[in-house]
Amino acid sequence: MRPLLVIGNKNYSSWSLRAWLVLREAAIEFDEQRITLDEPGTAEALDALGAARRVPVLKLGEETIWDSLAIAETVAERWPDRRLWPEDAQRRAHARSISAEMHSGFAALREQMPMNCRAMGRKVTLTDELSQDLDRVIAIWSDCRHRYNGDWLFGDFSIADAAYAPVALRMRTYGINLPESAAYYPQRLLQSAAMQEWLAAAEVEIEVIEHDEVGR
Ligand SMILES: N[C@@H](CCC(=O)N[C@@H](CS)C(=O)NCC(=O)O)C(=O)O
Repeated sequence: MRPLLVIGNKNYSSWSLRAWLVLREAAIEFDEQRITLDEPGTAEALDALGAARRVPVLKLGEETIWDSLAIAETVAERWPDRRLWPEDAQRRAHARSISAEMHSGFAALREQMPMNCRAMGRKVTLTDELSQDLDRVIAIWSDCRHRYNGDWLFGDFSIADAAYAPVALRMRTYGINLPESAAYYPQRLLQSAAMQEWLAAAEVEIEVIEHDEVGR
């Protein structure tokens, strides 16, 4: 059965990007359905998914899986040969820790630097909360580079990379200067064919969500 991934606008929906990237990097063939967010029909379309009124949602036959982390875990479990978590148990625990940290934290980063793939040259005020979030991301990326010396956070692509992909895009949009120890990461991510595909699709979307147009 061919999976169906329901996502939001590619330009703005960071949670959608996470689930989509997991499937793409795992080379799983899937269909895509896009629900445009923040429009008159959005609530009804999200309701019709029969889940948490949020995207992404993954449909596997009769099954509905929602929330990007649950989707990533389910894909990892159903396609074990794709090795979406590191094989080494300690590395895997570390990857899970930073993925969960991203999933439940970084409120200032989310609020003050919304993902806006096609926007460039935006500037935001670095509040204390935002600076703390950015410092923490830099520490995580630097630590992974130091410990595993790979281009992806844990050597090969893992779910942790999907968790941090939208953050790397935010660094680009808002022109955040990164130390060399962390700058490798957005560079690597942007080189991936999957990310190029996502960005090209975001570029041609016509919807504008004013709330997410920050820093002009
Ligand atoms: N924790 C959820 C968050 C999902 C979420 O907040 N998705 C946003 C889009 S990025 C959404 O569907 N918002 C509903 C709306 O804008 O009406 C996940 O990881 O999937």
